[in-house]
Amino acid sequence: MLKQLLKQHDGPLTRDLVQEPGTFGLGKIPSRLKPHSTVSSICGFCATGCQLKIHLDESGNAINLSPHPGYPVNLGMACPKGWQALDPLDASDRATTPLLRDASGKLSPVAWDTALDAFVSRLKSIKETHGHESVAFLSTGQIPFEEMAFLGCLFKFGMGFLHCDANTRQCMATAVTAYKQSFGFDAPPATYADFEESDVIVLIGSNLCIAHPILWQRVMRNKRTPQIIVIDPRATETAQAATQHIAMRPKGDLPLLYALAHCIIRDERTDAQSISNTSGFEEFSEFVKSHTPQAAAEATGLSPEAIEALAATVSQPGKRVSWWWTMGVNQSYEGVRTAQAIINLCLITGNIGKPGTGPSSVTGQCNAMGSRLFSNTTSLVGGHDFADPAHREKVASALGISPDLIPSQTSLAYDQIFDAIENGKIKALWIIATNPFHSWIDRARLDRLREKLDFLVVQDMYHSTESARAADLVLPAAGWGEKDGCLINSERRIGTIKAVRKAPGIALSDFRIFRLIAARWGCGEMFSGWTDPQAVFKILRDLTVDRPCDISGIRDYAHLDAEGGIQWPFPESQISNLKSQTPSERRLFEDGKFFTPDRKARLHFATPSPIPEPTDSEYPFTLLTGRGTSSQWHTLSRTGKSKLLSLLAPPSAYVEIHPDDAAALNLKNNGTLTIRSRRGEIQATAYIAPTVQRGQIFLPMHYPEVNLLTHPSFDPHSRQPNYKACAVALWVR
Ligand SMILES: Nc1nc2c(c(=O)[nH]1)N[C@H]1C(S)=C(S)[C@@H](COP(=O)(O)OP(=O)(O)OC[C@H]3O[C@@H](n4cnc5c(=O)[nH]c(N)nc54)[C@H](O)[C@@H]3O)O[C@H]1N2
Ligand SMILES: Nc1nc2c(c(=O)[nH]1)N[C@H]1C(S)=C(S)[C@@H](COP(=O)(O)OP(=O)(O)OC[C@H]3O[C@@H](n4cnc5c(=O)[nH]c(N)nc54)[C@H](O)[C@@H]3O)O[C@H]1N2
Ligand code: SF4
Ligand SMILES: [Mo]
Repeated sequence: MLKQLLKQHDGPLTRDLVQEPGTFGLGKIPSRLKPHSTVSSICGFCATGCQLKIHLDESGNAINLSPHPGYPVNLGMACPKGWQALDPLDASDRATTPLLRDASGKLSPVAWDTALDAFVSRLKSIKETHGHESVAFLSTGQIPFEEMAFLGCLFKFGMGFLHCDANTRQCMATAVTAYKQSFGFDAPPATYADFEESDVIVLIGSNLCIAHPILWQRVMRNKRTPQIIVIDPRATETAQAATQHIAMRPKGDLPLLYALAHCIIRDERTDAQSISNTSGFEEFSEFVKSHTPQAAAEATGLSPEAIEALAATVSQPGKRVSWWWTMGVNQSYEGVRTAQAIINLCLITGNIGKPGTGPSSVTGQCNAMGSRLFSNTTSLVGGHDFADPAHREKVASALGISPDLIPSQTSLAYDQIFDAIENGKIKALWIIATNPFHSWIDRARLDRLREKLDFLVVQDMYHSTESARAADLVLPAAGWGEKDGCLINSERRIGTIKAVRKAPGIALSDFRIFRLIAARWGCGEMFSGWTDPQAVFKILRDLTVDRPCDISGIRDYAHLDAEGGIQWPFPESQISNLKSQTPSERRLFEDGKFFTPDRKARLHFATPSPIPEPTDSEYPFTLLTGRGTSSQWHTLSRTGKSKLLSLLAPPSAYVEIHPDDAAALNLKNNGTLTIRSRRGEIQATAYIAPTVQRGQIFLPMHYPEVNLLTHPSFDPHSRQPNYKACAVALWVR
């Protein structure tokens, strides 16, 4: 196989396989490929946060890479995306120059000067005519937090706008809201060592093998012969590798989790000490009384006996139980209460704040956690609250600006920004490092809304994305590997990324673009100290003092590199209390104290509600969506450019369908299936396998057709889209 691949891809593949001189037995390495020096950098794809060693030539240009054996996250491992992380930089569709739509409607190359003029003059005139709520941005969890903070502060404090959100709304908003309400702060408690120290690992709505392959490797290192339970309607790669698969009905999670709490409380398998650190236990016990396993059978499709058995497994006295969830939970119309039902189980059984325990959301994008703390979109930069006058004072004084520049009002959420475009309130949109014209739920609505926008700016590495093609102005951005900054991974570990390549053409880092915009807008003075990413890192670090995410003990980037990344919190005041100067693994809530005013965790719960778009006789199938393979990233703008990664994934949309359903439709393997929802109709190649249950199909999100079908419903608390269940009809033409 390897030989075959090498034949097909002599150039780049040979280069990328030559990671460590001599290790692959590929013979003598040409001198142009011999590394001159090496730097470390965190991978820019998923939130696992693996560290890579990037090998450089004499001029500091990356020639290849290898996973870092000494980093506490990946321990020398990387998944295919990490190994091929340099490939997307060389793509021929990189945005190398700004593009502006000309009088004939064509996007034409222009100089930065012209692009900045257009940007500033259009947005200023829209602001003058329609007010400060008429311009919005949509950004990302995939750029360093120094850049994110710059964007959020520039937009709100410098340019004086209000409405902005990020693709973290599509992804982590549910977990954020759940933690904030339950713990008083957005504080994921676990550390990756917990994967290795659990007796029972429950993965709920998470396909770890595909979406976080290196975290699955951490599970495999567990020496306690753990029970690994996967709760997912699909028999995913992870479910197949687990010790037990709970193949429940889509969105049966909440009734299931309440039934588990019912059994555990009924049988007194609770932990009194842990419960004393919570509020609301009496009410919760009363609430779950009616949530018997029998009552949950219909919604979950599970037998009462199976639910009783699961309750016993996750509450075994003396056993360490850890719960991990991802998009199967977050992307639900009742995701917040579902995440909190998981949190409640951990709290009442004492599975929190100890090795091998915890309710943990596994985050998605490389800097989802950094955006949560520093983006200045939903919460005020540095883990603060826009609504709190003391927080506004503190941030204003630290940034040397007037508190009046900090709005007390919160921004509209992603879907509300689109509603505001629809009703004419928002006239211009600036999209940075995300591709909503592919990834947003019911995305055809965006194509319709495009006409309503007076000005659309897209800032991306590529000019070819669905979003860039729709823009009036494309700003060419450097990508991972072409700039410096910090990312925060799922276990709260902060690590650095490095510039190891020059950006193509006249593309600039997002950081430089924000500096240019600040100067041209006339607010450059406000950001005079924001000279480079490390200077901003220090400003942000100092802002976190006295917040739960206090990182005042981190000196600089070199400190982060020397310690193998550092998890927050890391307050200067407490460094001397830490057992070792910088322990490589730390979890939260070891003292049973939370960030709420009374230091107790709150048990939140609510009666489960019906699926927003249930199946019926016209649309009898449930459509599930999610990640397809470990070599595909989201809208494929990056991984689609790697020859090797492309070889590892189907080139066009495919659909998983159960053999009995396929037989009933007279559908052959690799045949074409037409899929229709109330929003649109698409075609996909059939992959017939009992990985999905009867009555369900699965489409990977990587193909642009998929979100033509999805149903725009949202969690009322987090406003996260309900991507994972809608009703569709199928036929073979
Ligand atoms: N290779 C690769 N890795 C990635 C990404 C990528 O694009 N490609 N993206 C990254 C990002 S941003 C994210 S957010 C993560 C996502 O990581 P995951 O959440 O693990 O991935 P998904 O496939 O979106 O969804 C997980 C599972 O939820 C299941 N599911 C659907 N409905 C339900 C339900 O009602 N209940 C339960 N319990 N499960 C349900 C689906 O069948 C699916 O197997 O992956 C990250 N890692
Ligand atoms: N049906 C369905 N839809 C889904 C999901 C699902 O499970 N099902 N999952 C949702 C989830 S969890 C997520 S996170 C979203 C992801 O959705 P998106 O964020 O839209 O997907 P990406 O392809 O990661 O888009 C990132 C864009 O940023 C560009 N880019 C990369 N690096 C940089 C940089 O440094 N600077 C700039 N300026 N640009 C850069 C890339 O070229 C790319 O165009 O999709 C969501 N959509
Ligand atoms: S698991 Fe995630 S962070 Fe690690 S190499 Fe793969 S994509 Fe990169
Ligand atoms: Mo995500």
